[in-house]
Amino acid sequence: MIKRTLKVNGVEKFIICENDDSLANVLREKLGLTSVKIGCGTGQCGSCSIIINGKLKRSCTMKMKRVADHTEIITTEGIGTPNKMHPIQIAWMSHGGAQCGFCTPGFIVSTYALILSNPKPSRDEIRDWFQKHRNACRCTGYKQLVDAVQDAAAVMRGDMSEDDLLFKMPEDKRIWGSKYPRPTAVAKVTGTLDYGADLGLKMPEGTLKCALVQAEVSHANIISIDTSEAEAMPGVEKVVTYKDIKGKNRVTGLITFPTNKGDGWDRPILADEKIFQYGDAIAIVCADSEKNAKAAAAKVKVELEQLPEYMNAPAAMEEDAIEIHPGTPNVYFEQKIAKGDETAPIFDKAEVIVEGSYYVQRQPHMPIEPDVGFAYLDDDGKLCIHSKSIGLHLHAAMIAPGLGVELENLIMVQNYAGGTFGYKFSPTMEALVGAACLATGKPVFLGYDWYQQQTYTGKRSPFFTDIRLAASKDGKLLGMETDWICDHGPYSEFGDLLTLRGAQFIGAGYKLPNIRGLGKTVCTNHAWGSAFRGYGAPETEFGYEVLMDELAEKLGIDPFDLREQNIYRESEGDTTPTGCQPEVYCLEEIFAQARPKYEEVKKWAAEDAAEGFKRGVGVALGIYGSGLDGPDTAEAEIELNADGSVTMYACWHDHGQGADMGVLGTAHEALRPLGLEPEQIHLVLNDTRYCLNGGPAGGSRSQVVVGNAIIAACRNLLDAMRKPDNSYMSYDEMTAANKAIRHSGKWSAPATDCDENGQGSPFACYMYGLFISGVEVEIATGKVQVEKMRLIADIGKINNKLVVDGQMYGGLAQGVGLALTEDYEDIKKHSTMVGAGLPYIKQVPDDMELTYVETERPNGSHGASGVGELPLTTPHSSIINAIYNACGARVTHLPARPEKVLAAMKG
Ligand code: MCN
Ligand code: FES
Ligand code: FES
Repeated sequence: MIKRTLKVNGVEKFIICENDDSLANVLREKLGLTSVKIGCGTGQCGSCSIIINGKLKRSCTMKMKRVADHTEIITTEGIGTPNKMHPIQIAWMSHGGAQCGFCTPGFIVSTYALILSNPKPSRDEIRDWFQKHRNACRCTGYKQLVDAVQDAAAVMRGDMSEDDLLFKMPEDKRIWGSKYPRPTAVAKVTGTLDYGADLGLKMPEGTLKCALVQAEVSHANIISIDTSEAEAMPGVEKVVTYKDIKGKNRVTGLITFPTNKGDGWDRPILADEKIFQYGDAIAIVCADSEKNAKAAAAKVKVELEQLPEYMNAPAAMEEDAIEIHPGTPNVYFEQKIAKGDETAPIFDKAEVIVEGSYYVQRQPHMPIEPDVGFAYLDDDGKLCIHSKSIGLHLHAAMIAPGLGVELENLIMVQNYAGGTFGYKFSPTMEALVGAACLATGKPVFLGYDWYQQQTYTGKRSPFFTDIRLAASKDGKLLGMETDWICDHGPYSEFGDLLTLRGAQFIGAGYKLPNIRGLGKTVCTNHAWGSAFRGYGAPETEFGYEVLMDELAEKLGIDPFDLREQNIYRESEGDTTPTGCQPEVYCLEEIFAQARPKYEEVKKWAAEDAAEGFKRGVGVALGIYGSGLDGPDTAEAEIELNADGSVTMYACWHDHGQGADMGVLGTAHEALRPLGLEPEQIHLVLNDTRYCLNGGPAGGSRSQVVVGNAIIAACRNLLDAMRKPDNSYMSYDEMTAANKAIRHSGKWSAPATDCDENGQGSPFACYMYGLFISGVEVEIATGKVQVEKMRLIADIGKINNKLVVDGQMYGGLAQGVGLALTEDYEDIKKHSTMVGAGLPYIKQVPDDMELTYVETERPNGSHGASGVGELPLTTPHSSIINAIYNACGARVTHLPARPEKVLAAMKG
């Protein structure tokens, strides 16, 4: 034990702690300064940044024994508060710098230190600073953060007024389409928003801390689990194993298609008979402290019989491979595509044929906040689970039978999430905390460290794709043949749906009258496949967008022109690969607006690069649906309050994208006849106790599907309030007239599921974008730097400009990572942010430009389609095409790490 006196945010504090406690934990747990976030916990992300004696430091790796007495510390709480914000915090809000907001306090402190030392930093100096201090953000793409720093510095120098940064309500009082800051922005920039780990510190006394016993092999039979030594360790309440679970001990994959050869009951909550992948949870130790829980977890003895590990689809498809789930073949689902005529005769006669094989890797989501959750029994005996779930009702249905709990006795709540990018479309720890709570009867808390986040949450499923294109000499596409294999890891949930995306999106955007192909879903022992932003789009659209370039080269046509020549056109009644007409024909306008951008980047690429470097330009078309397949449905409710304000109740789950703003902007627009201020619309979100089923926040569906349900609820309330003279009743008038003050709204997409040939009209709205990238390749090393990105997008009408810009920049940055560095293949090497290739600021171009074509969507909410996944459809393809344009290296298997580019260049 040591005692320290620290001066924290100007106030002296005495602290008694252990030598080895980290400063970050002491600030959080003993002083309640939870603006200090712990992301990586190993000095790689900067979310724990604080100022120590005037210097910027990361506090997660700093042990208390190294912190001298009378050290002066500044955290975000000491920079500004919600009632008195600092210009840096205001600038962060006005530029939409906080999406999930988990990295934000670290950036705010970092910026404060930067401006103290350099009152007028250039963009390059700002980028150098964040790079040097390892401030990582997974959401924003960084550009707006640099804008915010510059504005904040200007205000601090007196060159700009704080007022210039504040949102001004337009004269028509409309916030739809504006840059109104999201409702959670103030709390995010001041570090006062509580995420799961922060709430964990506020749980009632007696809350048990959990630690997992996890598999360290990828495939094995379990012979025995011995918990006796662990049970006897200090502070241990219980070691929970599968024997304590009252239900089926399975998370159901809610199998989507009857043709799936599995039954969906393949993921154990706690391993019973087999280990299916590295990290599988075998037992949960519940103890009085995390330290004791972890110490006891190390004492659980598991005897295993090692089985062959099939770490990719080709290995699991070998003839002698054993069934990973005995009784279900490793290739457990197939999806055909058959559009138009048979393709064999077309290829026999075609003037030009190009073909290629492509691989998109097991991309890790890498949110800065690791997975976290807790559970308790409420006063009615209901099991309440709080987590980062972005599909509360869906997850309740997936885990209830496994836990042995009736659905009506299960309440699910979403905590504010520090980014998920789709990994939380799958329940990760919900069933684990549920099982621990039921087994002990006590509140329980489980927080993963970043290693567990990386090694034991789902990943993007790798796709192996073969494509052939037939064309005429003048560049007209005639047909496509394609086969794709989806390596979905050991658990089947949503693997069939993901495989269907191959039928829906390989070739999307182009007039392709005749298509034949087959997709397969394969069970392997590598990380289980969970949704990842784009869910199938970056996987399936990568190959054909690269192949289009190969075709262009073969034909001697500019790649931009070849694409433009073949896009969907209304005049020709062109259809999507699933044989339906797109909801709007906007690609001609996108290409018209993109041409000058392309010419500009092409001109830049033609200019001389520095000695030893070559420049190139690449384009790619990206398309994705907004919605789940078929008649995707959502419900929401609204209530009129006594003071004339309203409360919206909705499950529009928030990854960090801006669900709060989505609900507010959509409802404010729908309620315009009432003339409400935005502050008069209160939000109760993402709690199954209060909110109807809005569906999961996947498939960029919420703005369209939940948005339309919100509009329907608002309309129903307005209809009830409307008087014959078209004015509206007050709350008192409504209650006096015995009229309902709470109204629900429901909306279902007018769409149909695809049939066995992959034909149908699965989405009511799509998102469209053309990506243009400019790269520089270092010839000696093969290292690629993306210098310029342009995205010309049509996502329908825009709800909130700050949110949408943020979605785009952030998605583009993830596209850079997908193209060049990110992977989760080597379980050890890729278990850290740096090891797995997370892009820091200098890897992402500062020169990114967005252009919007706002074609109103007939089935959109106020004309809006979705946006979230569009920017991660094909940015990587445009980068890969730009690399080829620069140096002739054609990379077909991602990521294009330097050695691969070098080899391709030599090849
Ligand atoms: N929006 C808008 N105007 C439009 C369309 C959307 O202003 N025309 C806004 C919406 O109000 C919402 C946001 O843009 O705040 C995204 O809307 P939408 O595309 O409908 O997607 P969802 O709200 O359903 O969000 C999910 C989507 C997905 S599937 C993933 S994965 C994802 C993403 O959004 N993960 C994210 N964006 C992310 N952003 C952050 N910061 N973190 C993640 O984990
Ligand atoms: Fe400290 Fe990541 S650097 S939490
Ligand atoms: Fe930076 Fe989410 S806002 S990590």
